[in-house]
Amino acid sequence: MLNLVLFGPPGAGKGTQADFLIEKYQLIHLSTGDLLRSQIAAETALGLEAKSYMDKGFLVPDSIVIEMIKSKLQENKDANGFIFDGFPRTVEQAIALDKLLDENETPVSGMLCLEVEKQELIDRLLSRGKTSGRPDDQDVSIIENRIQEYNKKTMPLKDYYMAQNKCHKIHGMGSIDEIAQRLIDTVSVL
Ligand code: B4P
Repeated sequence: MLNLVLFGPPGAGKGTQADFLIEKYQLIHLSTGDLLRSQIAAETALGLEAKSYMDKGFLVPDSIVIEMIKSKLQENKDANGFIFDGFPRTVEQAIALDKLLDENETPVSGMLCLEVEKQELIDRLLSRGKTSGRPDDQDVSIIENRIQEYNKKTMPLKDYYMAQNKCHKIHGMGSIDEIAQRLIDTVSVL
C-alpha cells in the first residue's frame, strides 16, 4: 500500500499536485480542506464550526479533522493507498494518523514536502481567490494568518517525519508539470 503525505504551506500546490499523483498511482484522495468545505456547503453543525476557524485563517480543532479521516479510512479499507493532502497539520494529528494506519498495518510511505517562497504563496492564493470564492484566499491578512499557523503548528511535523526518515523535500517553484515530475521521481524511489 502506498500512503503519501503531501505537505507544504498554504498555496504550496498540495491540491494541485494531488491530482497528478492520484491518477498515476490510483490512490484515494483525502483532503481535509475539501472535506471541511463540503461540510460547510452542506451547512452541517461540523461545517458551521469549521467555518468559524477557516474564514479567519486558523486551523480547525484536531478532534474534528481526526474523526473525519478516521471515518474515511474505514470507508476505504480496500484502497491501493491514500494521498493525505493537508493532513496531518499538527503533531497530534500525525500521531493519530500513525495509530490509525498501524491498525491496518500500512504505515506512511513518505512525506512529500513542497517548499515555496512566501511571496509566491501569497500571489498564488490571491490569484485563486479571484475565482474560487474562498474567503480565506481573498484577504492578505487572512493569508498571513494561515502562513503563521503553518509556521507555528505545522512546520514541526517536518522533524516528526525526519525522525522516521520519511521527509522528502521537493522544490515547489516552477511549472506545475515540472513539480509533478519531481514528485513522481521521489515516489519512484520510496
Ligand atoms: P486546504 O484546503 O488544505 O488549503 P490550501 O493549503 O490552500 O491548499 P493547497 O496548498 O492544496 O492549494 P494549492 O497550493 O494546490 O486548507 C484550507 C483550510 O482548511 C486551512 O487554512 C484550515 O483552516 C483548514 N484545514 C484543512 N485541513 C486541516 C487540518 N488537517 N487541520 C486543521 N485545519 C485544517 O493551490 C493554490 C493555488 O496555487 C491554486 O490556484 C493553484 O492553481 C496554484 N498553483 C499551484 N501550483 C502552482 C504552480 N506551480 N505555479 C503557479 N500556480 C500554482
